[in-house]
Amino acid sequence: PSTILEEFLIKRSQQKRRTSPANYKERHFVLTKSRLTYFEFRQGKKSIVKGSIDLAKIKCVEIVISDISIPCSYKYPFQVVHDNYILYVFAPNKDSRLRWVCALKEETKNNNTLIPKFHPNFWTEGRWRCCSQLDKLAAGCLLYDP
Ligand code: 4IP
Ligand code: ZN
Repeated sequence: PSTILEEFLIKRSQQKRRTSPANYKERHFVLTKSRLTYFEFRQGKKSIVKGSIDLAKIKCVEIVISDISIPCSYKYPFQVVHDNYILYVFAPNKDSRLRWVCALKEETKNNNTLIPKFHPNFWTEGRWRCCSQLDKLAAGCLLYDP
């Protein structure tokens, strides 16, 4: 399948388990018509798929607006809400972030899984920084504009 967008970006672990670490990894992101996939790059070797999200399962794609200090070298976050997880991705600059958010929105705008509201800030330290709710799956606090 042909590539719509690809770039090295940084992601935060999705913390799928209660005990998952909150770490940050550089990954090669590739967007196609059907999937958002991220690879671990290995010098002189074949890249390894670390994760892949079915675009049909995406519920929201938006930039993250936050005043918290970002503990990785890329400082422009956006979020991909899918299934019961949130993938936070960090782009190196505003242009890159906008390209990803626009392309992902374009590919997911007709999903029947879109949510009416999302959280504009991070889920961190057991709460939403936007609305202070303590449930990771709590309904969003800002209208989503796909
Ligand atoms: C891993 O930490 C990596 O951050 C994984 O990211 C991440 O998976 C894991 O989160 C997290 O436990 P370690 O490398 O220290 O084990 P990647 O797959 O890019 O390597 P995600 O789901 O974020 O891809 P969990 O919660 O999925 O296990
Ligand atoms: Zn919120």
